[in-house]
Amino acid sequence: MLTKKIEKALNDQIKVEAESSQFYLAMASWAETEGLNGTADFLYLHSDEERAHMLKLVRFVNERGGKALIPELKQPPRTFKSIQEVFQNLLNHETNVTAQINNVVDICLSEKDYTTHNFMQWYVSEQIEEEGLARMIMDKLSLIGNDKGGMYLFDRDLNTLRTKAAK
Ligand code: OFO
Repeated sequence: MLTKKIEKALNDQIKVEAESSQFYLAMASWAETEGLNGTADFLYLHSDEERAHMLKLVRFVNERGGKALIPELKQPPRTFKSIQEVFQNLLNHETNVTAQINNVVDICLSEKDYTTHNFMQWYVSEQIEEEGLARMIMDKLSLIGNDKGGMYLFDRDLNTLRTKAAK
């Protein structure tokens, strides 16, 4: 059984994951309209993954005797200045998500809820991977600078970076 405090922390995290999914969906759609199809594919997939993170939490809360709350979401940005801005936003967002996850983990320890603590470890590892991937992408983008040919290859090969980061 979840304590009220843990239930609230997990419901807050459901919202964070849902907002991540929505944010990346907005980025994906923008990239698609800019002709950045590889980037769009990458971000659509990332948006789906965030939805899966949300769903995993929803199921866990309900299974543990709590009530998962499906949140209202704020409007994500409709447009972005550049691909650099998109991925800088993504990196900043992931860094914030890591802080939120750490906060949930702290609450689990203070409430002595070792089951939820154990469940949250999956998210802790996932954040290491996601932040690492976002940093690797930012490094590539700064190498490319304004080189159009480099940008073409970046867009084409973006999905292979995900596979590399997962290794
Ligand atoms: Fe859910 O991992 Fe990103 O935010």
